[in-house]
Amino acid sequence: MNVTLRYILTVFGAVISIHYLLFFTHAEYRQAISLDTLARLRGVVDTVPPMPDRYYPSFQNATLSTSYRANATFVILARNSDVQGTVQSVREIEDRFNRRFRYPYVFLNEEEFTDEFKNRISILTSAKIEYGLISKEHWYQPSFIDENKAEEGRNYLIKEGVIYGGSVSYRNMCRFNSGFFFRHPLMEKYRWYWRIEPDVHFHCDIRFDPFAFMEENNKVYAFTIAMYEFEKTIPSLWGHVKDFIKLYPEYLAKDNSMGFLSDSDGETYNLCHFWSNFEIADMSFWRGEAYTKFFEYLDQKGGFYYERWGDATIHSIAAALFAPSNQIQFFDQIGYEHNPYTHCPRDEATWREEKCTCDPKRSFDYDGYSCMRKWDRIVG
Ligand SMILES: Nc1nc2c(ncn2[C@@H]2O[C@H](COP(=O)(O)OP(=O)(O)OP(=O)(O)O)[C@@H](O)[C@H]2O)c(=O)[nH]1
Ligand SMILES: *[C@@H]1O[C@H](CO)[C@@H](O)[C@H](O)[C@H]1NC(C)=O
Ligand SMILES: *[C@@H]1O[C@H](CO)[C@@H](O)[C@H](O)[C@H]1NC(C)=O
Ligand SMILES: [Mg+2]
Repeated sequence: MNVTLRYILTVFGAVISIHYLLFFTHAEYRQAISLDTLARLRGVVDTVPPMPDRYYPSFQNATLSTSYRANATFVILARNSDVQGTVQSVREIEDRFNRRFRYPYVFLNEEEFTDEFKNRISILTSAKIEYGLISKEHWYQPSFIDENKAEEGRNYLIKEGVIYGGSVSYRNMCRFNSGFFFRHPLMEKYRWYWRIEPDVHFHCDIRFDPFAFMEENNKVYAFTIAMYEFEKTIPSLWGHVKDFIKLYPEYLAKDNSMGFLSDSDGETYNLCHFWSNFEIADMSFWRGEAYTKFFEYLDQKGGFYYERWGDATIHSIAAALFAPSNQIQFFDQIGYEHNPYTHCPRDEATWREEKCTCDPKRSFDYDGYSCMRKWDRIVG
């Protein structure tokens, strides 16, 4: 051993000895080097003194104000990266509605949800939560799609500056929401669903049960916002819809809402649709014969990939044509925002009593881009 090494080892031994000597004889030294203290020095405090119970006044349970619950669930499609927006949406629907009703949640994703995602969500509600993986066949571009043609379609929409024009994952999402979410094993055990997206807002208390209302009043589909679709995303859709109706006239409901979809008695599509990021609906309608045939027919045409068909137009066209108009419900009472549009209750008493945070003057209902006037004509 050379002299330098021997010197280093001696110094090292001395430091260790002093450390242990101080550690066992001096409490302040132990405290000073504890992990806690080191953490605090870095600005992290992991133990705080508990707040004494006497500062928590007792109050009536604010949860579960109902004995009846429908056969219903929330459904939230999200990516792991959507966690913050999802937390915010769930927090709002819990505060405004679900702490009184405790309807369960189903979260769906084509990738496994991470522990981080589940951990962030699970603390928000006492309702049951299930996390589901979407099967590959329900999500990815099917093999019957001609990828060259699909790529041409994407490039065209990119060139035209259409939002999500080049995105394949957006197309997967739209096709899944059109034809598959209600066939997911976790969804099969329910009849009703309320679709929620990350980053939306519920502006008013919802003290009534929309599911119970829909069930008792024989409704199949409910919306809060209606608007126009981008024509470039659906150039061939209406032609296929007309062909389908010619093939299966028996599926057309007697008192349908064709007047909402068309200003020419079905000849052309006026692009009106219900905005499907908010939906409360009866899955037996999507699972039924008419919609099953309709979706399969359209899916085979390839427009989810060759164009960029959205689930909002597909759902809306089906609901408007295959259900009578009195089975479609507009919920004025539900203040709802999905950037950039907000529906704020028109009814002043609702707005006041349900403590809405939206500005009625800025409600989308009678905006120039809204289709609400057309809907009013159907029901009015
Ligand atoms: N798991 C998963 N969820 C997705 C994917 N793309 C979109 N989603 C979800 O599908 C829903 C609709 O997607 P959004 O990106 O909100 O689409 P959008 O509402 O048309 O458009 P913006 O909200 O304006 O961006 C949301 O609930 C998203 O979290 C995806 O690739 N994987
Ligand atoms: C209040 O809610 C808690 C948790 O859900 C439950 O354990 C408790 O029994 C409830 N108390 C009353 C008075 O209902
Ligand atoms: C709820 O609805 C689903 C789908 O219609 C059905 O399979 C299930 O039996 C229903 N559950 C109850 C408790 O009624
Ligand atoms: Mg969205």
